[in-house]
Amino acid sequence: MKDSVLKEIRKTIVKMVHKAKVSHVGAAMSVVDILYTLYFDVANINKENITSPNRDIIILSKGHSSAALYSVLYHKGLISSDFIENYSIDGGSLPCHIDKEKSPFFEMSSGSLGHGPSLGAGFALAKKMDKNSGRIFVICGDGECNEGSVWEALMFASTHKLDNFVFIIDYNKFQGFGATNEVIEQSNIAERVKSFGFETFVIDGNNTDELKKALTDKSDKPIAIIADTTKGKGVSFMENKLEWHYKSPNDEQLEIALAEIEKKY
Ligand SMILES: Cc1ncc(C[n+]2csc(CCOP(=O)(O)OP(=O)(O)O)c2C)c(N)n1
Repeated sequence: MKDSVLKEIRKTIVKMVHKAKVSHVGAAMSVVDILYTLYFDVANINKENITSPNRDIIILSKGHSSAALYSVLYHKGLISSDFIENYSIDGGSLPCHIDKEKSPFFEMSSGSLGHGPSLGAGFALAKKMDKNSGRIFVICGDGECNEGSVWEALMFASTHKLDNFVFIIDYNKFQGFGATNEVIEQSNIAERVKSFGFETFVIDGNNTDELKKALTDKSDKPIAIIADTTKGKGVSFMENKLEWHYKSPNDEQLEIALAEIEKKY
């Protein structure tokens, strides 16, 4: 059941970016397992509780991987197929980056990198002040961690002992124009996050069992998960290939990708 849903989620992403001829398929494929585990297995978010102040909140700060969020929400039954059909096409209803006005399930408009952790830490503090339950999960890219605002938010979260704040790094080791560690060294990111006062886990971020274990852990400190992922995960010619940050599959590549996903998952 899990594998078949993940298969369909990945196929939908590839079809969306092919139809719209847009970028960021590699970023979407690396973060899929994180989003799937959160929405299907961990977070308390559904149609019935969406207006409740006690629900969980998931922020996809790396908003350029919106296709993954839309595909997961669609396969979970939380947004309609209209959102998938109209993804990033002229005259369509969904932009390539996330616009929170389009659905109550989009928690934050994102795409300008570096803002999710600050907003998430603010939400987490507000929940505490209002004595509301629920956790805040914020997903950033490793390149996004080059932004100073990410680290300001982490300092804020540990200062305020935000044990309801979970910071997840989609550590796929690439960004837009190069390998992350060649642009700005991030290989010691787990140590650094830990030194900022976080309970820190390093896991295989494309393994849903490891993700579930880390995402359900409780601590009296804020939690950080360095999710070691593969950019382009699931399609061999996209995996660990920088060019798939920006490229979109042509008709032939779409067929190969769909066949591979069908076989692999
Ligand atoms: C503030 C800001 N600067 C630059 C960009 C352009 N940009 C879009 S995606 C990207 C790379 C992000 O890399 P990473 O955070 O590692 O995410 P990945 O694509 O690898 O998942 C950049 C620089 C942006 N969206 N926002």
